[in-house]
Amino acid sequence: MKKEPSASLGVLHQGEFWFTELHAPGTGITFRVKRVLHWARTPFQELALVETEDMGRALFLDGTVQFTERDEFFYHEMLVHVPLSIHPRPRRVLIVGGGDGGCVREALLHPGVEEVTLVEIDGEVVEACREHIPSVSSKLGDPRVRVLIQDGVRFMKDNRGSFDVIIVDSTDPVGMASPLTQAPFFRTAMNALTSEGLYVAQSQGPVFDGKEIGRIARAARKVFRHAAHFMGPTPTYPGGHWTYLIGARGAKHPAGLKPRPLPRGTKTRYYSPEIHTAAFVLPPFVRDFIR
Ligand code: AG3
Repeated sequence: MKKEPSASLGVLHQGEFWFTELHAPGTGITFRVKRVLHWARTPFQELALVETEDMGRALFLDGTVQFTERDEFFYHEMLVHVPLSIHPRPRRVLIVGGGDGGCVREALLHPGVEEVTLVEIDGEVVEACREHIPSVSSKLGDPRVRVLIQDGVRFMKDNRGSFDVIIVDSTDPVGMASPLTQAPFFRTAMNALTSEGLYVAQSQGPVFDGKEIGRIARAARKVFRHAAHFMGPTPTYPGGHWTYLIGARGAKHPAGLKPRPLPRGTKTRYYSPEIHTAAFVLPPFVRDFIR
């Protein structure tokens, strides 16, 4: 199991506030915070939405970066466009977590998507992001979107065989998010998928959490018919590189499939069909972790 989150640090220096997320006991990433837009201890976590000097607005949960406006596109585009571009006909999409709305925004770019259900446990994340970060949350009000504030596990158990794609956009697997990377959760998710359904989830960075990626891969292989990892950069997450787990309920292995291009004129900033294919090529040290 991953250890409890390392402490995060705040420092006042010559009248400026600097905030650090520690990635390891002696290494971290630091932001100059110009303004705190929303701070709360919710029933689930400590929530901080801040304005940074260089990275735009940023969401921190329990002291860990969830996204910054400047680099969120790497993560949200990869997490969403990879599964939605290879599912043969994604109509109903479920997003578990991701109350900021970044995944919802990307999912709606796929013309066949009829309904996106966002199930977020912490309603305050949704409210704070809707108020302060419209660049990420703006599509939460779209008529195709349903936002439910409840426990994702409960919801999936009540909705078997219902979703073409399930996207788990969770925090690091510590505390309340820890079960989300284990076999029983994968089984619940698989049962909520349609027969050709795809499951995708963020699965941590290989620089600091390689062992964790290995554990997640082994749990997923016990449950899904096929499971694979793909990778992409995430400048403000620990180590700067990130992995994503994809699991398939159906017979087709997701790693070999050719992505369907997004409609002409759709603008993505990191994702492209070429990036999609390349993302499944894992460097040797990452392959070693998931073997
Ligand atoms: N959720 C995954 C964040 C993981 C980052 N980990 C860290 N900073 N230690 C992101 C939510 C964005 N919708």
